Amino acid sequence: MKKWWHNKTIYQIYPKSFCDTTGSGSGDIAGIITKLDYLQELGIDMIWMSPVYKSPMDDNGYDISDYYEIASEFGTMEDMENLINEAKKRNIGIIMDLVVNHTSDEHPWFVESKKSKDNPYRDFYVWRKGKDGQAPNNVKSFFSGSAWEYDETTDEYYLHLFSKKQPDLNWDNPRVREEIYKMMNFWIAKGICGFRMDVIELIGKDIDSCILGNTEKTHFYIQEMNQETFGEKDLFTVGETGGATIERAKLFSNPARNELSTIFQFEHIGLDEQVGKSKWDLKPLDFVALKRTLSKWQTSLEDEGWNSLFWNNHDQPRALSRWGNDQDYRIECAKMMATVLHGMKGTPYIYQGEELGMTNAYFTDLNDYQDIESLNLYKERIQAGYTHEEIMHSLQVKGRDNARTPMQWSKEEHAGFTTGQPWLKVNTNHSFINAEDALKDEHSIFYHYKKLIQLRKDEEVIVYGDYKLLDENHPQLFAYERTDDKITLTVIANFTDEDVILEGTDVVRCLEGEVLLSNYKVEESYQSRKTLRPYEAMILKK
Ligand code: ISL
Repeated sequence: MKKWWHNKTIYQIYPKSFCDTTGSGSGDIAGIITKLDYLQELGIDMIWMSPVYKSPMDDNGYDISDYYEIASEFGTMEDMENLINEAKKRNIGIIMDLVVNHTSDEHPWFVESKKSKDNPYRDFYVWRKGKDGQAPNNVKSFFSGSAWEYDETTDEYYLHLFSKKQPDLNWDNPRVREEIYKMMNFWIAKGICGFRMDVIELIGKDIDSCILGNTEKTHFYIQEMNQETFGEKDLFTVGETGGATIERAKLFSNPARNELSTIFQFEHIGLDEQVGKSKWDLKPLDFVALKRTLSKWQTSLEDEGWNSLFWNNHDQPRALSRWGNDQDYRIECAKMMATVLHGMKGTPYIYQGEELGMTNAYFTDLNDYQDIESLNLYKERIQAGYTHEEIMHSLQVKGRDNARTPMQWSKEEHAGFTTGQPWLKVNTNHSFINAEDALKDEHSIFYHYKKLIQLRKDEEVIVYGDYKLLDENHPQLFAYERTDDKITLTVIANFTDEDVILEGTDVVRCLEGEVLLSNYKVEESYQSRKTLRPYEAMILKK
């Protein structure tokens, strides 16, 4: 069944790094409002905002101490209402980040829960006795160390799958669920268009068996949430489910099951990690595996689910730096990667700055890092005997701050992001990578994204057509066809900085039709071309 959001494109904002109107050095909601015209020009339909709720900011807002208040550094509830209304005037919907696997340890529920074993809020969180003077079991936090923190007051441990300032809520407690649904309905009444659900697969856990999530309970709770909140209202929902397989993705996003609109799967994101190790243990990207993985997700969900299409978010290094070329061919490569992703079936996401071809931060000084995950990792690995150089290399390649450097609006001081001291260093390349220049140049990456967003609205085959990978084993080419009963679109891309010899490939046979989009100037006689230039990409229609 067709849905209103099927041909829409979503833009992710990391508010702390987007635009600062007060000179605090940190972005704010008023700053987002000043940039709505910019986003309207780009053509996006919805904005997913990383959390702006009241928070001690241990994990930049993913640790919420009041779901009904806005963090003062981001503004006020009135600012938030203005944002929702101003966005609506421009046909842009606001997607709130829903962080409900855990709260902050400063949330009043946790403050109460800690007080005594018989406190009415005790069972809002997950408390266990220790075993032989140790944590209840070996479950590790995603942010290093044990996931259990000892608390003297009651001589018990509480669970925190993320930092110890992010205690996990106990979803098995119906009162917790009731509170969360009430809060969601409060936000729905404010006029938002959807939710992005942080680590939502983890809400149904069996922690005593060391099972962190993805149980039948997870699905039961999501179905209940759907019924109690957004289901009847036809909102858009996307679950962050890093552990999702195809089968699991169908459980979450099959419309017949009344759970979520779509999910984020992370399979392609893990392809440069050593199997069975952590994201910090790197290996070169296997390009053929990347094609196979993305293509498997394209062809396997069919009518039983819907894909999210993304290269970037606030937790990942910038894909252009990670798997592409952010130097000599930065512009060509950024456009090529955009073309490959936006030609696929699913809902595309653009992470702030991606439309400008922003690059990784590559900080060389540990003091430049602010992210709790990176700082914890450094401590843990130094103790484990890794060298400073080894850890710095991991951080430079995979650290989350790579994607969190301030948005580059202009070539001015601090990239026009703030008049104060930025909370995280601005990339010096803002002298030539910035929105102001991009808007003046009709060949910029920005306008390439704009065309791709529009193309999804003009060509229904991008939204609903079948997908077929071409030249599956070719080490340089990423090419595929999208077809329906009227049209075939062919997306052709060279993923490397060397020419691709076309002779003998499927692509040679597909070089027909009208060029809808390209990242190079296309000559009249392109069909007789023998090669594809470095990072060249095009979409053909016939
Ligand atoms: O960043 C990651 C890998 O190092 C992921 O494991 C990430 O922590 C995971 O995808 C969950 O992310 C989400 O929840 C976290 C928060 O820190 C992330 O920013 C958020 O996207 C805890 O709320």
